Amino acid sequence: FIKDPKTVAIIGCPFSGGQPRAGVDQGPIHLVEAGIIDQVSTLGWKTHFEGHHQFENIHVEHDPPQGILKRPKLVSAVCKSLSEVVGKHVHNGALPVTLGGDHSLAMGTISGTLSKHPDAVVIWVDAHADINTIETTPTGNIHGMPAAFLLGLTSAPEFAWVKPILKTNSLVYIGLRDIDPGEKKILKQNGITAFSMHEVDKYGIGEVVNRALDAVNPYRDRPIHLTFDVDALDPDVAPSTGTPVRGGLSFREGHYICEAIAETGLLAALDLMEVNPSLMAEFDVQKTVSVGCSLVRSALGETLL
Ligand code: HAR
Ligand code: MN
Ligand code: MN
Ligand code: MN
Repeated sequence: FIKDPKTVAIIGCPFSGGQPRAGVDQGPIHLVEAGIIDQVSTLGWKTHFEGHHQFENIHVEHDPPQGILKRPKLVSAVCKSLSEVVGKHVHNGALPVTLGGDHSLAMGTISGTLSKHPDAVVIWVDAHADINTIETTPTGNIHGMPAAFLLGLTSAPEFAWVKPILKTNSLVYIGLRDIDPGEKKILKQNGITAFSMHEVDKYGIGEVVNRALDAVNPYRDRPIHLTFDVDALDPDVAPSTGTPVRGGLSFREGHYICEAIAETGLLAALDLMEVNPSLMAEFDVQKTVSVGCSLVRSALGETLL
């Protein structure tokens, strides 16, 4: 495991098929236009940007719901292709940074990371647990389900390529506050460690991050995949996202998580998901895009001093 890869591979992933609202596919385009690539270079990384994925070879003609699952063929094909891209970069020793796009993409990014580092742990920062199964999903929107597929808690023929290689003791959540009843049961029954906003309020973010790392990475020797859904932040901080939930992480709490993970030197892959520039007024869009860029910089080692 290369602790400090010198190259960051930025993967723009303009995809919205895992949820119903248009515009989240424009997230990566706005983040790149805001200068995220130069900002990462300025931190001392070599940056490789291969453009926004167009998924040229993905042609899904007829994609009716399978039971409750919406757009299963499209989501599966895009995530599979993304897992190969992320996998290629980690195998080359680069640190992939995937800019979403909706959070169904985590099925691809995390599969890619685990293909090289089966011992990697996942830190999932989100208002939502994204752990609904086919039986529990209230919406059929696959962005609410990627963790369940990765853990092997649910499956569908279309997603047979997703290997259930993530273990329940290798996943930890921070920032949760909007969990479906079925998801609460799944978290409890599987003993998955989760720090909701209640714990953030009670212990403070510093202690929560320590406890999260202790839970999945007690010896601080396992690679970390950080998947950051921008809706973990309070809507005052990141308003332009499809499913905002009040009472979220402050600007500093969000950045602290990224800084603390950077300090471990164990970051192997990063996702920044669910930035939707078509929602809210221009001022709010700029606010969200700029906080997205600064979260990425913090995770890649930007410090305040
Ligand atoms: N739990 C709801 C569902 O499954 C909504 C969750 C999805 N929203 C997100 N994901 N942005 O983090 O449909
Ligand atoms: Mn490349
Ligand atoms: Mn999410
Ligand atoms: Mn979310």
